[in-house]
Amino acid sequence: MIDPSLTKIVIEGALGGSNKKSIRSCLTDMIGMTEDQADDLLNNLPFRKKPFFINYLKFYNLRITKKAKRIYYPFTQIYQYDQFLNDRECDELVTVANRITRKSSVSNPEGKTVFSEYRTSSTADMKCTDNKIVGWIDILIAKALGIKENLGETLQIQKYCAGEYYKEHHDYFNWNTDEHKTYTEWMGQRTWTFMVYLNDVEEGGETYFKHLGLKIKPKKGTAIFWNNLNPIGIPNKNTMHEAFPPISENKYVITKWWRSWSLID
Ligand SMILES: O=C(O)CCC(=O)C(=O)O
Repeated sequence: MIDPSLTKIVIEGALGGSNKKSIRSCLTDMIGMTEDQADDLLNNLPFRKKPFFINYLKFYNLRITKKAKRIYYPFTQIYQYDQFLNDRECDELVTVANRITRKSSVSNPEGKTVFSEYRTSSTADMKCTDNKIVGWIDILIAKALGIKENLGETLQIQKYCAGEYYKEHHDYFNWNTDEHKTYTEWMGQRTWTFMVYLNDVEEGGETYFKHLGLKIKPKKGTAIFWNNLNPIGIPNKNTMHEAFPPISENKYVITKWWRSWSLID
């Protein structure tokens, strides 16, 4: 008999975007389940099956709030929303994030937790069930994007101490790779990325989109968000970006990623 509280944790992780392979290895390596027990649990969860067809055009035609301004680049949807969060909301999120950070990891074909010199920041996983303000921000972001809340991954806050960075990368999963198979088995491809800067950074700390020649200076409360895909769901290479190191202070930024299908209705 599987402990219902364990099933609940697994379901929460899956709905927040954790991949099946990594949950499976947690169950076997950390909880001590046999492979058969883990498969039995994972294959009998009350989840929707992967849809046969995904209409990516609907992610291209989201009803984005008029308060956001499009930063115009051909074939790339990228927006800026000034004062998306107020100072109090930013400060509260930073306080919570400071309590729960872990070292940031990078994606890999096995879906395991892998650390790399490519990304030296730390990350806080902000579950909406843990904190009222997180649930509130999740709703605000979904409304601004005009997207269904159940397509969102768990909200994260990235913390960069002075000198920490995340080198150039994209947020979608590369097509036709093992990484793609691992990460898209549940919830599909990443569609939109929604970021909010939680503090001003005097020097450094910019987000740089090299193919767009766009460098954004962190400003407390400002949101930047973009579609990682084109209208038929092909990854948009223009969305390649990197986080430059802040020179002499911490930088905090919300990242919330959105997927193409949900495990629940
Ligand atoms: O911190 C930034 O400016 C960018 C964050 C980012 O690229 C990420 O976490 O994927």
